[in-house]
This record gives sequence, C-alpha cells and structure tokens, in this order.
Amino acid sequence: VAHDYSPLSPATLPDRLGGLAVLGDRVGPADSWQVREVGDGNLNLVFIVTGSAGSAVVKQALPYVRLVGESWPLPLSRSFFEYNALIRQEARDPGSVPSVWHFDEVQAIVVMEYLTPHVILRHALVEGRRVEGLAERLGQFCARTLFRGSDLSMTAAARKADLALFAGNVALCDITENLVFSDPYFDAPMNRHTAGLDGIVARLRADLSLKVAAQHLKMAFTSRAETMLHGDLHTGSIMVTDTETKVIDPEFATYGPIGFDVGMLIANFLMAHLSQPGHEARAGDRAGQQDWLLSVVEGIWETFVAEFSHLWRTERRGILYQASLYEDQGHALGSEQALSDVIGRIWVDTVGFCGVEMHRRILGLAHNADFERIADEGRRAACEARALAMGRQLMVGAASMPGITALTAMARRMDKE
Ligand code: SR1
Ligand code: MG
Repeated sequence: VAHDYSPLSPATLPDRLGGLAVLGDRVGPADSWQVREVGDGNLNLVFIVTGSAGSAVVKQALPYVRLVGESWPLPLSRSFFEYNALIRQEARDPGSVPSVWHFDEVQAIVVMEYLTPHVILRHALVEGRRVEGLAERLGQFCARTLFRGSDLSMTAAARKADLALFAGNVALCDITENLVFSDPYFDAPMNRHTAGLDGIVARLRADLSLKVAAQHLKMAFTSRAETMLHGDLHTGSIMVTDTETKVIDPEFATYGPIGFDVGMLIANFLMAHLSQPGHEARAGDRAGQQDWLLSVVEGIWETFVAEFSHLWRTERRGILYQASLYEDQGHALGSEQALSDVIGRIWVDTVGFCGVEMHRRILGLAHNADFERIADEGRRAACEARALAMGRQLMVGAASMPGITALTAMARRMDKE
C-alpha cells in the first residue's frame, strides 16, 4: 500500500517501520526499539534506532530546510540523490561510507548502518582531537570516487545516464550556486557575519576581481560536469573514531569539477587551523594541533595525487586520454604528460574552490562550529579575518599557487598576522 509522505517522530517510528525486514534482522523486534532524533545538520531528520539485536540510522528528508523552517521548501528528492550517491561511493571506494540497508523514495528515508562510536569530525577537531590515517583515507576517497565517476573510467553510456540522473538534483545545486558562489559577495538577505568584520566585508564586496573569480568558479561548478561529486564534502560530512574515517551525507551529489570536492574539503581543514587561536582552552597544545591540521591538508592532496595517478595508470578505461592515442609517441610518455596536465588543472580548481568555501562559511548563511564556538566575538573576528584574507588570495591567485606546501605555508603566515 503506498502512503503519502509523512515525517517520522521517535514515537511513530516503531509503528511505521516495525515491519521492515531489514530492521527486524539488524535491530530486533520493534517492541525492543529505543529511538532518538539526533539530527544537528541543516536539512534533515536523523534517528538512531537501538534494539535487542543492534542499531541503525534512519535518515529522513523534510520538505523544507530544517535550519530555516517551512518558509524555505526543499524537495524530498534529495533523499533519492543521497541514496544513489551512497551506493556509487560504496562501489567506487568500498568501506568509505555507511552501508545502506533500505531506501523508501516516497517517505524520503534511507536506512543505514549506525556508525558508533564515531563522532562528526568537525566536533572532534574543535575539541583538539586527531585521527590516525585521516588524510590518507580522505585523499583516497576523493581520488577513487572522483576518478571512477568520470569519463576517465566509466563507459560513455553509464556516465551519461548518471549525468542525467544527478542533473535532477536541481534544488540542492541551487543552494550551492547561491550560498557558496554568490551570496557572500553582496548583501544577500540570509547572510550574517561577526560584528567587527564590517570593514573587511565591505572591502571584499567592493572587490571586482574577487567577484569575477567567484563567478568563474560558479561557471565551472554549473557547467564542467567532470564527475559525480559528493557535493558537500566538509568536516561535518565526515565521521571518525581515533582510527577510522567514514564519509556521510552526499545529498548534494551532482556532476561537477573534480576540484570542487577536494577544495571544499581542504578549506575546512584550513578553517580548523585558522580557528585554533580562538579556542583559549587548548592554548597548550595549539601549535601541535595546527601543525597536524596542515599535515592533513598536505596529506589529502598528496594522497589524492598518488591514488589518482595510480588509477590513471591502471584503470583508465573511459573515453578520455585513451592509451591508443599515444602509441606512436611512446605510450607511457604521452599518458604521463596528460596526467600531469590534468592534475595541474584539478589543482587550480581545488585552490579556487577552497577559497570560496572559506568565504561562504564566514559571510553567508551556513557558518561552521570551528569559528562559531569561539565565544569571544573579538577573537572570533580576528580568526575569521585571516581566513577571509586567505580565501581571497586563493580565489584570485589560484592559477599561480605553486603547490600544496606553498598553500600550507600561506596558512602558517596568515595565522601569524
Ligand atoms: C540551507 S543548507 C546550508 C548548507 O548546509 C549544507 O550542509 C550545505 O553545506 C549547505 O550549503
Ligand atoms: Mg549535510
């Protein structure tokens, strides 16, 4: 029997989902379930269901943006895109995402593995925690999902079918297009920023080179459908223990430039780094934590390049840069030259997207805990001002950023200003 969509609550969930075989098997009979709603993201309901046999997460989309309320409607179809992205990420990088156990398109529900004792990486970073193997895991995730979702790897028919499928994620792309690339650069209604930044914000909004750079990046995002992106790869979309890393929440998945995910990810580690001086409680270990955060930035990029290069050399079966093109001139040489060029292009995109993500988390609607948890507004503004300055340099100077160690050196310099 098909039912109309209706949001779950802890009280109704056992009745509504008690008949699902997979939950019976994984969690136990519904009369043993305890249900908590734990969603602290901007968009959805998230329930943890615990029973006599185990536990599960039930994630349900709401027909509006949770952060703002019913005045901002948002299609339930984001759940469909999240489900489709999760199963592709699992296939392209096994073990990188929670296992999906059930999907209900009408109710916009994804039932999946409850990751425990994992916590959201952003919270762990704000608390000064470190995670073993973090950079390597995230660099591999980016390389594997971004390479294997592209014309470098997929058959043309499969890639075009996926391009068409994810092109439907219009509403979530619209959020990114506005909130990331445009709103920060004018006095948009939902923007907010820390008191004390008014002068800097006014200068940024009068900066024509910066606005042009932001629109170049927006054009790349909207038109360069290179691969299936996670689409929202920040440290709030990653769950960790001390030794394990999983990526969650790909509801913003769409086809776009490879550098978008990598740049957004790196930006969030740079913001973690630049926010550290605001968190007085950990002054003792601050330098060590900041060094570690920048080593993660370097490790993500270096692992991404190493893994992407490995896949290029061993799995390049798509319609791009086919090996047969280079046979006359020495196969390996031509392929390596093309690889080096492609990585160079991804790098420039990565740097630019990194800069724009740093700006929107300080100037736009969706801020992050790294800065927001700095209670003292003066200290927060000082940290944010450094991130804004760095973001501008990255966006306007992306093409001349020599490499990842130059980028981390810039973060070190900024932190001392
Ligand atoms: C209205 S949604 C705001 C932000 O939250 C999501 O996590 C995305 O980052 C989006 O830009
Ligand atoms: Mg999210």
